[in-house]
Amino acid sequence: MNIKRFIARNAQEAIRMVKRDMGPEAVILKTRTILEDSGRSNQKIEVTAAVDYDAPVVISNDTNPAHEGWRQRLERELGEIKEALLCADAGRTMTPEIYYNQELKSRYMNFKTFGLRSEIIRGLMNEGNENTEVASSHQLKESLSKVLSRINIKGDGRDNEGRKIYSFIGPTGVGKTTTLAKLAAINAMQQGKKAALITLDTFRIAAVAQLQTYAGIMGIPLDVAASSDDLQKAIQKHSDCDRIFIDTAGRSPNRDQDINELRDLLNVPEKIHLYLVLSATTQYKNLINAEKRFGALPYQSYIFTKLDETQDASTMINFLISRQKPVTYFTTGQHVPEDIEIASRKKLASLLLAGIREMPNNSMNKENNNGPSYRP
Ligand SMILES: Nc1nc2c(ncn2[C@@H]2O[C@H](COP(=O)(O)OP(=O)(O)O)[C@@H](O)[C@H]2O)c(=O)[nH]1
Ligand SMILES: [Mg+2]
Repeated sequence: MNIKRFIARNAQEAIRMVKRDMGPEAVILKTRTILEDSGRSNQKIEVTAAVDYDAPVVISNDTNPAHEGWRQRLERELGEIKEALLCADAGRTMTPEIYYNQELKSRYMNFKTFGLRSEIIRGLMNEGNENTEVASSHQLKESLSKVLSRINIKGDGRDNEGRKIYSFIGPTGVGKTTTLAKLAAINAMQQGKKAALITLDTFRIAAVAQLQTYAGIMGIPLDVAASSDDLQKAIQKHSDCDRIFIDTAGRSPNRDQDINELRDLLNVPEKIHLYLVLSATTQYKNLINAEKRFGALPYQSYIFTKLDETQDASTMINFLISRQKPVTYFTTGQHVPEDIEIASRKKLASLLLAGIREMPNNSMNKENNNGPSYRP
C-alpha cells in the first residue's frame, strides 16, 4: 500500500497530481488546507492519497495565487468547511493537549477518517504515542498499523489438517447457510476433502430445502438433526469424513431461551469449531448485543458477511478492535463458493483506507478461478 501526500495550490490541481502520479485507482484519504508563513495568499491544499505504502511529498510548481479563480476558491472553502465539520466534536473527544498539538491532532484526525468511534480513538490516543516525532507524511501509515495491530485475525489456512467439525451460529438472515455452503464447496470440490452437512435448522422447512439443494449440487450427504442425540448420531455416522459442517437456525439474540436451546443442541462430546456469523451491515449496538447473547456459546471466531452491501466497514472495524476473539473470514456476495475471503491485515487495511467502494473480485480461490459456481 502506497500513501502519498501532495501539496498543491487548489484541489483540482492536487487531484490532477494524484492521478498523474498514482494512477486512476488512487483513493483520496484526506484533504486539508495549509497556511505557509507568508499568510493567506500562500494557502495550499494538502491531499493524502493511497495506493500502497511510502510517502514522499510532491509539491506543485504552480503556486501563483493569481491563478485561483472563483471555482477554486469555492473548492478550497468547501474543503475547509469539511475539515471543520470533521473536527466538530473535537471539544468533546480531544483533550486540549491533543487539540493544540499539531502532531497529535493529525493522528486523531487519521483515526477519525478511518471512522473509528470516539471512545476507541481515546483509547488509542491514551496508549502512549511512542513516535510523536514521526514525520507527518508517515503518520497515516503509523495510525493504520496501530489500528490493525489491535484486530485479532486468524485465517483458517494454517490449521487445515485432520478431521474438523464446524458450526455456524448467529442472528437470522446474516448468511450462515450461504457461508457454510461456500466453505463446504471449497473443502469438498476444490480441496478434495470428504465432507458432510448436518442441519439443526428444523425451524423452517425452506431452510432444509436450501441446504439440500447445495448438498445435491456438491454431491455430499445432508443429515437433519432435531436434538443433540440426533446430532451425535449424525456426527458418528460420518466418522470417515474430514469435514462436517453443521448449520443452525438463526436465533434472536434477544431471546435467552433460543440461545440456551441452541447451546443444548450443540452440546455433544466432539470438539466443534463454532463461528459466530455477523453481518457487516448490522448497527454497532446490535453487533455488541448479538456478541453478548451468543457469548453463552463457546464460539472461537467471527465471520463477517455482506461486506459487499456496505460502503462503510467502520462499524465492523470498531467492533473487531474492541473484541478479543479473532475474525476468520469475510464474505463479499451471494455467489457460492467464490464470494468469501480469508481475513487478512491487507484486506482490513484496504477497508480502512478506502471503504468498500469497489469490491475486488478476489477470493481465496484466486488461483483456482475455474472452479464451479453454484446458484440454487
Ligand atoms: N450480498 C450478500 N448477500 C449475502 C451474503 N451472504 C449471504 N447473503 C444472502 O443473505 C440472505 C440470507 O442468507 P442465509 O445464508 O440464508 O442466512 P442465514 O439465515 O443466516 O442462514 C440470502 O439471500 C443470501 O444469499 C454476502 O456475503 N453478501
Ligand atoms: Mg440458514
